[in-house]
Amino acid sequence: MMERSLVLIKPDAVERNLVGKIINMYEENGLKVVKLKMETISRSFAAKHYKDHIGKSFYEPLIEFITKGPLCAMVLEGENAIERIRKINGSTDPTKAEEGTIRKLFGTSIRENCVHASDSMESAMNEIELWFNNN
Ligand code: 3AN
Repeated sequence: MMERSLVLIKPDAVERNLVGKIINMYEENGLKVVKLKMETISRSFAAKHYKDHIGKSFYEPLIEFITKGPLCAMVLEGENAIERIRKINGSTDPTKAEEGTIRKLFGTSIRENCVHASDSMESAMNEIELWFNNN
């Protein structure tokens, strides 16, 4: 099925000049960039994006991290995009991620793992609405 997913290149990856390399990995895999922007998000916006993690032990440092500098937000489109993108990203913990995945190649910790991608059709719909509803 043709799908869209919300992808973030997080502040750690932007800071390390990895934007081009990461987008290239999605494009090489046949995914289409259909929306794209750079932004440093506020704590209140980050809280909306990570609402499912409120109360968890890693929540506060996660909010600190995701708001610390510019990130790159995009919508990618393709057949079966949600699952394909999560495969390209790799496991949340870079030490457990498969060879060749973005997190294996570039991730430095379970928090600073370079990328985010929607994990279901429903979260994709909600996240695209949250990040791009003005456009
Ligand atoms: P994913 O992005 O792989 O779907 P989630 O949704 O479970 O992972 O977690 C959202 C983000 O929270 C992760 N990308 C990571 O930055 C951070 N995170 C998740 N689990 C931990 C943890 N145990 N310790 C620190 N940060 C975490």
